Amino acid sequence: MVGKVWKYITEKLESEGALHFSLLDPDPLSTTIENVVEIATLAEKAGSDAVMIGGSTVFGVIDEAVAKITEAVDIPTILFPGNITGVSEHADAMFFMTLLNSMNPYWIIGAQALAAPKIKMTGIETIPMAYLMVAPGKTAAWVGDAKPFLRDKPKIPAMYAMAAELLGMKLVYLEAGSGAEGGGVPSEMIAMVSKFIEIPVITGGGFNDAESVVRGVEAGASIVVQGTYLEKHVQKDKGEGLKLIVKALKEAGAKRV
Ligand code: 1GP
Repeated sequence: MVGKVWKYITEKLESEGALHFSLLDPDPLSTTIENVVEIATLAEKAGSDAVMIGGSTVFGVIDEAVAKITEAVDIPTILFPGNITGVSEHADAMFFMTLLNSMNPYWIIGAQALAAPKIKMTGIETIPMAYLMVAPGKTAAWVGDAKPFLRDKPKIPAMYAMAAELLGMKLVYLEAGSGAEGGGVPSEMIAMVSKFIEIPVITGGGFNDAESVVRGVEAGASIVVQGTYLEKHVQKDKGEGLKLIVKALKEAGAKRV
């Protein structure tokens, strides 16, 4: 059965061409639950289409944060788990992801198997997603034992993306790593990957302004994720900057409808 959140994503993509997702990492060492709830609320007001919740390093139980964010916003909350600790029944859905260019089978299928019973029992909607790590990859690449794709070699991730599609994944995530320098995943790579698959490409890691976000959409990404930008700016300017970024993304998306 097609889940509600997947239906929301596909229908919105069809009518708007591109979506903006806001990533929140409720890590108690660097933020508070009140902060992430406020950022989520401001992101929704600015027009972001969904909230993703997760991170590579886990210093606490995410349950309470997920429950409070889900209660505070109407847009879907989607888990973006960095490990088996990232599962919570309080989200609307979860990306059931596999880090295909990891060198360690734990991150390809081990963690997924360990988390599967809890996921099945909670009945949370799952969206199968190939997670592809692009250089520099940052913390996620280190934790995930990845061999990140070289930024100037787009054919290799294109092959992985095609394999992911053939395996039945619903999304391919091109990830440069949270806080990556260089304006996100290179356009040539997004374009090459998008050219060879029918399923939507989602990308994130270093998209810190409207220009890079628009560039990602114009290259072929259906969904652009921002995390660091939100942490740094959304509370300070009450989401005004994000509103402009989402507007620019939607204008670029409209050209693809
Ligand atoms: C990280 O792709 C996301 O998983 C978001 O990256 O924090 O650089 O926006 P940023």
